[in-house]
Amino acid sequence: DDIGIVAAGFSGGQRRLGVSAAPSAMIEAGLLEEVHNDLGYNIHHDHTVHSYTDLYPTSDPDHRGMKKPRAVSAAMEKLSQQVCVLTLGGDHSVAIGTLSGTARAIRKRHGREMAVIYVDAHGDINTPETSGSGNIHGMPVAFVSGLAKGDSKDIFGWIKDEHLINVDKLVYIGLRDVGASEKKTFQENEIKVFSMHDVNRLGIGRVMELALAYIGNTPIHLSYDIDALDPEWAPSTGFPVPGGLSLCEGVFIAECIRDTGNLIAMDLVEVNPQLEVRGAERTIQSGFALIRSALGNRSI
Ligand code: DIR
Ligand code: MN
Ligand code: MN
Ligand code: MN
Repeated sequence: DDIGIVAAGFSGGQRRLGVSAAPSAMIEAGLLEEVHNDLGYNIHHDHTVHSYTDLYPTSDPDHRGMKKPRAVSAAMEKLSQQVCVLTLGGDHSVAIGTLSGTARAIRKRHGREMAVIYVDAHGDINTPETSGSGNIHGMPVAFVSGLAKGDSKDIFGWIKDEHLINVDKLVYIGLRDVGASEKKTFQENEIKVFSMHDVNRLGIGRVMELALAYIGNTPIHLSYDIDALDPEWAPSTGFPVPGGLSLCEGVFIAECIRDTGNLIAMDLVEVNPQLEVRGAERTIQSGFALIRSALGNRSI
């Protein structure tokens, strides 16, 4: 099989440096060799870590509370056109690019709407108006679902209907740090959420049965924030939250999605090898395990 891999070392969706070093750290640790030699894919990769800083405007004042709105918008408009199977982030604002790009491609190619499985400690569904931080990595789902609207072309106005995901085909897993307005958004839009509470109550096996039954036979984009894992397994990330998924549970999620045969794209985001550096290797290895499980075959 062929696989396109984009290294999207973009950090403008939040304010901690280092998240842009994740793709090179993962590639130096042997990711491409693993995907080629062990998983057997024919890799399409431009051997470039895109930082998209060449697209940053000279002046980028806050807009509706958003930090770096034009920079993130321009970078994600570009990433949206790069459509590929595996995207290595970068902070989670890259999902504005990847989800919009995949959603559009699946509409054009197959006339279908895709499903999204969003694995994260956080909701990432703030609008500029409800965000406390102004960091756009807390807003990607709002922008790609149309719950938050862009305005001028250079501030997410490039997002058209063809780019949007359907919140009826969106499932969250792993949530444990969700703002009050995000909770309201989940309720009002009847979004399917499996929080850590649900994982602990039902077990990850039942959660995946319910999640996949809800989605049905539909192409799936998996957007995986490494902070969904417990900090024990992924300490090197910008916004760690205790009480997360074990590596075993995180891997199981990826395996179940792989086993559907419907996985069309995956993001792995928010690895920050420059934070908690003693845990960077562990965090990267956890990321490898998730990618291997999503893209690989059963080991037994
Ligand atoms: C936080 C998002 N709720 C915010 N934090 C995230 O800034 O809106 N961390 N996404 O990974
Ligand atoms: Mn590509
Ligand atoms: Mn996230
Ligand atoms: Mn997160």
